[in-house]
Amino acid sequence: MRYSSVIIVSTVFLFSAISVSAATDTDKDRVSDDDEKNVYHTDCKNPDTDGDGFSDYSEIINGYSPHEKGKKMEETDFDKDKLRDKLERLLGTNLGNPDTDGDGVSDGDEIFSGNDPRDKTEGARLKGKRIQIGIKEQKLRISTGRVILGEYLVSTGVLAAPTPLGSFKVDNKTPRAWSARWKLWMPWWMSLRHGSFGIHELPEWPNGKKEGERSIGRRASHGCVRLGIDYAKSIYDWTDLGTPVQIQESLY
Ligand SMILES: [Ca+2]
Ligand SMILES: [Ca+2]
Ligand SMILES: [Ca+2]
Ligand SMILES: [Ca+2]
Repeated sequence: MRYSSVIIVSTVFLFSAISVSAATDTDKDRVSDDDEKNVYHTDCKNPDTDGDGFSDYSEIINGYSPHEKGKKMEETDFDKDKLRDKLERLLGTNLGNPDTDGDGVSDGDEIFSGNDPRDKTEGARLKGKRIQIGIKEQKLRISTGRVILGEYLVSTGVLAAPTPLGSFKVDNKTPRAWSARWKLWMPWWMSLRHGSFGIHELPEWPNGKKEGERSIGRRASHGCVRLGIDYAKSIYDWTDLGTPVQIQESLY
């Protein structure tokens, strides 16, 4: 997945992990030694780990990275596992260990292929997945529980053939489906309402030419939801049979 094409956003931020109780706090910055070592990977003997003039505590409670000057935790990836620090806190993974469950696959690769980075059981999938599509925004959003993992531009149906609104489930998946009606291939096909429409990569003519490449972010299809080629496969891999899909006028 090319992360430049992905808008990472998140909902609520959890402050509860900071213990200001009687726990040992060597540098007296209100973040316990335990949390500094195990949760935030900051220096428990220096109240201002990155030396930017703001204490670790004030940075953390205001959503800033205690490791990088002037950066928010939604922008930083301390352990370089492609999962940003804020998402690690929301998902309960370790922001200082690129492979929280120790199964040899990084947290970022697990999350964005739909696996659970906290469960090393072979093939354990992420739970509480949800896809939402906003017609107004021309975006598809993937979430687990209340945590938004990413938003991607799509093309939905033109006004004369609009994408149906409502609640659906992915009822079939195939890497490459053929549309007998339109005589073209639909790579990374995820069927909705038993194939009456679906979500797929930009369609492809038998000569290999892609259809509608310049229309991503605008209505262009006959009812399906088209995904850009940079991220269609990863959304396909992330999605399970039965994943709920909500198609709504607006995401907000
Ligand atoms: Ca401390
Ligand atoms: Ca600081
Ligand atoms: Ca990370
Ligand atoms: Ca792992």
